[in-house]
Amino acid sequence: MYPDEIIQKLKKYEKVVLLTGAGISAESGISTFRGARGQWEKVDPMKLATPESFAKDPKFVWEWYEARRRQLALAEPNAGHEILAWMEEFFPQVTLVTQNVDRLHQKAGSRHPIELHGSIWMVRCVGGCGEWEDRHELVNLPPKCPHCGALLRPGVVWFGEGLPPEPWAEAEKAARNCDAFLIIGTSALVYPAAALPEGPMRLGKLVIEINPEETPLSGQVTLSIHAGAGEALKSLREKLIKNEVD
Ligand code: BV8
Ligand code: ZN
Repeated sequence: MYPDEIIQKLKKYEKVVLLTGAGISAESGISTFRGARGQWEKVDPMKLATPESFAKDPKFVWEWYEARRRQLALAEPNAGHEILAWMEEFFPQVTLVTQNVDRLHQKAGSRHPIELHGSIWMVRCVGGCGEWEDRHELVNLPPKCPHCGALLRPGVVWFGEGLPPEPWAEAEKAARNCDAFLIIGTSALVYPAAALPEGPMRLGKLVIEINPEETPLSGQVTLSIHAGAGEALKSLREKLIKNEVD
């Protein structure tokens, strides 16, 4: 799966960036957006995950989010999440950037995942009282702010909304300075997150993609591994540790 010379190089690197998408949570039973059981097939997320649809029908949008929250409440991190957390012990500096809103990376022990698209566990007052984590089952939808009575919205980034400036700047900085960039479980269709690997690829850094399917990045990366994250990351960890012993 991994040519030896790539392992030899990777082992010596200090700064590794990991970019994950919905595919890293697939093996935790969370349907991806565009996959076979993609949530986006049932509803059109391009329509639902937007400020316009929330303004038009906040209850319906919240029914979709609360259904996903309930599915996530039962989900556990999988081997892929765990091995990405382990990498923070193996490499001197790991920056995990995720497009996911499920916080399974935190549950697996990743110390500081950069959440480009926010989190489904965060709720935000549209009246400006701020945002906070609320993992309870939200029964009266759409939920109202306990402080001012205004609507609460999911603390995620919708289509047409800008990414949170600090996380985005942190992710860009890490991508600019990395020695290696791993892309795991993303269809690389959603921007600007999908543009993150462009810098490292242009600079000729080691860029590895792990995805059972082809993506627009597959032809441009150093190594494209067509396998699921669990299997591919288990094999990568074995190779990294094995050489450690030799
Ligand atoms: C913005 C949160 C401007 C909500 C999400 C060019 C430049 C800038 C913007 C655009 C642009 N072109 C188009 C745009 C607009 C838009 C966009 O990118 N549209 C695309 C679809 C064409 N972008 C935006 O609107 C962004 N905002 O740029 O605004 C702006 C700037 C300043 C000021 C104001 C405005 C905002 C984008 C964020 C949208 N929010 N999520 C929610 O979750 O409900 S995006 C959503 O898609 C999720 O976050 C998800 O993470 C993300 C990407 O999807 P993936 O993670 O890749 O998941 P997917 O299902 O697609 O793929 C899964 C992959 O896993 C597959 O490849 C599959 O093969 C693989 N897989 C399956 N099983 C496994 C596996 N891999 C490994 N192992 C397995 N077992
Ligand atoms: Zn409020």
